[in-house]
Amino acid sequence: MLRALIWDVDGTLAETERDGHRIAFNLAFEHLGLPWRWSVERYGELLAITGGRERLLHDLGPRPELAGDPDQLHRLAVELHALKNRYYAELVSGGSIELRPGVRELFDDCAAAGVAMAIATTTSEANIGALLEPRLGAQWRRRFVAVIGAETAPRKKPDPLAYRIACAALGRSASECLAVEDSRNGVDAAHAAGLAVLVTRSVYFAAQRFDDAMAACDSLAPPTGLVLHGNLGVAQGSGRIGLEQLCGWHERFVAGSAGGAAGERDGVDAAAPGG
Ligand code: XBP
Ligand code: MG
Repeated sequence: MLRALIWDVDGTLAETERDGHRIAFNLAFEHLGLPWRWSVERYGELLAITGGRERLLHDLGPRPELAGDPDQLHRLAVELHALKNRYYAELVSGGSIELRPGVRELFDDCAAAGVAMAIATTTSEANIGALLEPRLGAQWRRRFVAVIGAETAPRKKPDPLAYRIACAALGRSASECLAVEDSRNGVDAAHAAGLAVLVTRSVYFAAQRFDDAMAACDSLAPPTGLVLHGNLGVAQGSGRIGLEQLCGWHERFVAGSAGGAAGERDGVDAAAPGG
């Protein structure tokens, strides 16, 4: 039975990567008078590396001007990352990045039904607050039983640590929780912790189907109609994905996994969205 939703943040709650973190990284480069800029396309490639500091180290490490001095590289990555987070907080407090469609409604569904929520993310708890406080109010933290960020789970996705800690904090087994994710690394992290996953693809992962997930779609409430792929099959519909529907899908998915049948049902009509 579905008892808790565990949310990823970047890309899932809001499109923070392309329009938030990427821009803030470029402002940090500019701030230090460095000529480097990450294009939308290059940043998409770099998302294979989770963690902003790790991403910097990966991209800057091979540059000839930094070669042969690992201490300088490390200091620079730390300085750039701190600057990036300052710019990121300024950017998201400006309110130009909205919560993705259907997120707020699903939060409210959970509150009304007494289904607990937690966060399991690679970003810092400060960045989570910078995003959520302006959108959910000063009491935003009360919506979540646990907020697990990089400080609490230093091994980053696809490592399952953040999800394992979140389940423990919720006092629930993995089979009682559903992860909501947008990326390959996030799905792999949740699966490694034993959770079923609903994928709401973000812009950088729009072309991926995630057939191994419980279900994958473009958005919780796409204006042009819902197309679901995933382990439960393929379905089309309209409207938004609500908690009742998720509970039904989760029950079928967990029952199928236990019986070894999950993964063999592609093409079978999934519970029609909205029905
Ligand atoms: C998010 C990340 C983070 C953000 C930047 O992944 O990989 O690194 O891009 O945040 P996920 P930080 O959505 O899978 O948790 O700079 O704080 O790392
Ligand atoms: Mg994400």
